[in-house]
Amino acid sequence: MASQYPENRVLIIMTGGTICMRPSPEGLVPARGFLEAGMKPNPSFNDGSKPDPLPVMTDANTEEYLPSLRTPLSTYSRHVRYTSFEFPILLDSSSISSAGWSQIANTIRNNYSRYDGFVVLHGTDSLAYTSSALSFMLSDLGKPVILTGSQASIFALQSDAVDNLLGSLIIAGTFTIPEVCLFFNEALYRGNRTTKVSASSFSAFASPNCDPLAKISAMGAEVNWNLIKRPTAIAGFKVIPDLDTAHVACLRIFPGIKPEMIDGVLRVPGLRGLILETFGSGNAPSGEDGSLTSIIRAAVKRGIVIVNVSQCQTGSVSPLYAPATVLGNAGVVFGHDLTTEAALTKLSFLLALPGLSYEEITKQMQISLRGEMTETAKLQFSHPASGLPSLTDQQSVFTALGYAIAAGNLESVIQLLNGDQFDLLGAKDYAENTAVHLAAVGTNNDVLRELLKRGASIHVRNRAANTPLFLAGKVGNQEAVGLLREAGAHLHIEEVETVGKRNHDM
Ligand code: ASN
Repeated sequence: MASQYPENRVLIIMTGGTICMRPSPEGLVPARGFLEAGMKPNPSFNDGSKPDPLPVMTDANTEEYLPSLRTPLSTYSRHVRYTSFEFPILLDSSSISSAGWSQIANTIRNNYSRYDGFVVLHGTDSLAYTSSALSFMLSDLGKPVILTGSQASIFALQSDAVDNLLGSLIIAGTFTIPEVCLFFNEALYRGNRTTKVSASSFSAFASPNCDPLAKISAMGAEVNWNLIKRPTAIAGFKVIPDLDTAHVACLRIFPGIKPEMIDGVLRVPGLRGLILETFGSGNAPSGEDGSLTSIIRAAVKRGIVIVNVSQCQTGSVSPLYAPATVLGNAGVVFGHDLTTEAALTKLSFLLALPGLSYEEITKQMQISLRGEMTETAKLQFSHPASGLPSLTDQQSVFTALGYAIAAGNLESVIQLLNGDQFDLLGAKDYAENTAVHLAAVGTNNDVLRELLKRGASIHVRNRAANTPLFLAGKVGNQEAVGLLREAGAHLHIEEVETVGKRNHDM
């Protein structure tokens, strides 16, 4: 039965997981026939219109027609028409590997032109890893790929399966969000920002360093379009399969860890990369006599890429404290706010790319490829829309410093200056104001004092040829005038002349 309303097509790719599980003598195991047994009887998934089967490429060369269903009319006055392709072997997601990720990616590629969106059903255990991996493997993606699963089976009486699946299906069939996303418990997250935080709660995932891309409620979906990343290259969608997970390792630092343990891992034959989960903002013990640092430096010399990520959920790995700086100096890459899942899959992805040098891999690990990390430039404010001139890293961080100074936020100023990689004390804004100029007309003279204590110049002039002292006097900030004078500041001769002339004119 045809409908007068439009419909979008969504391919559900079933890989396994609790969502499709049924009891067995060995415990819960994935069961086949999900569409027929789990979705068809439920009126939320089936408007009873008995639509024709849909074509699915079950591999690169084989097209099969599979039974399809259609949802009732959504809030967006459209139906979602869908079918489900079940992988030949359904997994508990704890058993998925790089081969499984390629299988998902290739299925999306083979069916890309046939569907408006994709929903991947997957167990929750490794869902954040798969979401991260796919985000790197699907290059120049232009359609939604939404991964979901559930904490209880769709066949259980009390389950999150229906809500998670219905939410994913409606978003994938309504909004062209060109990202790999994870939908769970009413929120759509960027897949490579997620981590599993509960083994039993329906709120099983968190995205600690990135807000949800969308939230759903009784009113429908509210998409945060400002956050959505779009492919900006003029290039078609392609799949980059086969991540090199076989040659990467992940190690969690703990108090008392023996340097030999780390050396043991770093000497695993064929190892090419290590994700080091460190304390706080990237700190690790240096070992007696710096032995741990030597071990790490030697491994870096052997060409092993070591990435520093935090054991903390929020915040960022940076050279804030000496131990992190020591690691950085030994050649360890700062992983900023990457999750372990994203760091591991990103490194596996980069290691599998043909012809990338060690330098290129370490460089790419520190920039955002798919929105997986907050770039320093984006810590405090957003970039202008693409097409407009963009800022250099120094300009971006300096702008962040400028905002902190304007707000009189001494703590942020200290934090930015401690992690300074961009010569912030020498940097200037568009009007050639230095940090001292900004502080001279700021609201907190302790900020000015801090800058002076760090050796910031008091003599540099801005584009209007003014010194900080001149500006402080102009706004009547007498305390700053005193402080600057105390530090040896004086008006530039041209300022003296101008002031003199103006006085004379008046
Ligand atoms: N063990 C299950 C899996 O990851 C857990 C789940 O899906 N809730 O496949």
